[in-house]
Amino acid sequence: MSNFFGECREAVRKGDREAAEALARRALAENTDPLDTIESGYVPGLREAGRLWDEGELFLPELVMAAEAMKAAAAILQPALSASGRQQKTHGRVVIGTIEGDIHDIGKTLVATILSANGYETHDLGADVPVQRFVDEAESVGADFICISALLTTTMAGQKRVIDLLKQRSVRDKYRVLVGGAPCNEKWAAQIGADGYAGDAISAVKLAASLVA
Ligand code: B1M
Repeated sequence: MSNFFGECREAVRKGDREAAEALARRALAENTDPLDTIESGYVPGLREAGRLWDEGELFLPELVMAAEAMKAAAAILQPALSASGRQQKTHGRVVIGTIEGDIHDIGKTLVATILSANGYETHDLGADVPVQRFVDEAESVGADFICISALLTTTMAGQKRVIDLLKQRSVRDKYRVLVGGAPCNEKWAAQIGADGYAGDAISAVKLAASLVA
């Protein structure tokens, strides 16, 4: 299995979309767990590409190709991922998006898919979402949770602005606000008055469940 995940990792690291897609189809054919394939195969490949880019060994277009390969493979696995959870009952309504100024959407989409697969009605607003839209959408769909992703140190302050706007409109107590993304942590969540931080998709489901309980 580790060899299969190694191939997934390499395909994404090299930005080889065709190979990444072929491996995703193989995972489906061989009943390999779709979340394991993403988390243990493709994600480490993308992180490796990010590290190489950071060290000046890859150019930005090559990093974009790695991200595109990862997204294409994840799209093939998405139906299996959605079917992998227990969908008997809705545990709550979630509005999720990546904060304004930030176009990183791969992790956010994974979190949205896993929440949805685990019985949360998920409204995915996409990436580069204005602060006000999180609040308007939460009000409009009657959300229980607002999940805000931020991957840049320059955009994470937007998560606080969502909370500030909720307070300004006197609706803060209606929602559980959860934050996530590479630069965030529990300390940051506490500092900005969020209800919690999740480091990955499974932790987001566990956190949401603990808050529902
Ligand atoms: Co960008 N990028 N990037 N990038 N990129 C990072 C984030 C960076 C850390 C790379 C680096 O320097 N090593 C760095 C940020 C540095 C910083 O702020 N301190 C960076 C930078 C600088 C930039 C640009 C500014 C580069 C430039 O143009 N000069 C630019 C910014 C553009 C913008 O947003 N305005 C940029 C662009 C890009 C690409 C377009 C090339 C591409 C994004 C493609 C896309 O998403 N459609 C990209 C990528 C791929 C990365 C890295 C390599 C990988 C991100 C990723 O998708 N990881 C990243 C390096 C890294 O993270 N190590 C990097 C896989 C994904 C599954 O994990 O997103 O962490 P992640 O999501 C996880 C958890 O964080 C958590 O669960 C997910 C699943 O496990 N989670 C949540 C995420 N959101 C959550 C929300 C929740 C809960 C959990 O709600 C409750």
